[in-house]
Amino acid sequence: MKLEHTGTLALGALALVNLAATAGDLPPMGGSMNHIMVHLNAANEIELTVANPGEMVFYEPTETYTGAAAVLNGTRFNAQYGWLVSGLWAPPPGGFVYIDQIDASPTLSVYAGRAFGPYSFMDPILGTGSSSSRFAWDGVMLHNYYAVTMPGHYSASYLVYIGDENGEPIAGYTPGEITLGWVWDTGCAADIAEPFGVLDLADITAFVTAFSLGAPAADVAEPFGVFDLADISGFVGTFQNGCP
Ligand SMILES: [Cu+2]
Repeated sequence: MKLEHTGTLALGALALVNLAATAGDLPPMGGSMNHIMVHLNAANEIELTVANPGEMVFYEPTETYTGAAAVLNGTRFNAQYGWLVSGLWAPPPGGFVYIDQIDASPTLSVYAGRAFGPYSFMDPILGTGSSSSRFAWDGVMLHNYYAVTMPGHYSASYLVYIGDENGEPIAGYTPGEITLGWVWDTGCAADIAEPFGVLDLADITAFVTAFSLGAPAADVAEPFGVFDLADISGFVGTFQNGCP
């Protein structure tokens, strides 16, 4: 009897742990939904429109995530962009809708917003880790999580096309292309590492790392998108002058 009692207590404790984990398993989107409407028109062209074309602001979490969502710990993230079908259409028999990440800021990570295809919730996708740059979309609203560890302006570009089961484009269909943007602005180009509000060695170390990766945090001076002496001078100058 005593053993049974202990067993019940242990189960009860486990259930409590699971309940607690569930709350921390569902990170917020970081703002209201911003849908990328995907439409196939009568001329078999993919048309893409995003409701709010501005940059989404990365969410600063105040909580710790558990389970699959633990990949977001130590990052700022955003899941406002959601792929959504617009109008009544379907790919041809044997065809699939592919979303292919053709360009993205280095150090921008993407995680699956729900289970779909071969992916589970929070699996790395779209080139993150060793994942494929593309996936076959099931057509159900999909808000993936974009995560970064350093400030800056980030972007990712997508080609959406109709392809066969191997991902080969099907002739007669014109793909669509769209660029999405996100920002983490500290208000000071030299303040790129914790603790924020203080310029210290951590910012210099982060700049060197970001510069070597070609990451947005080091892209502090024009021409943007290029990592050159102007970025180094810009960082050093801002660092010496101090932040407002
Ligand atoms: Cu949505």
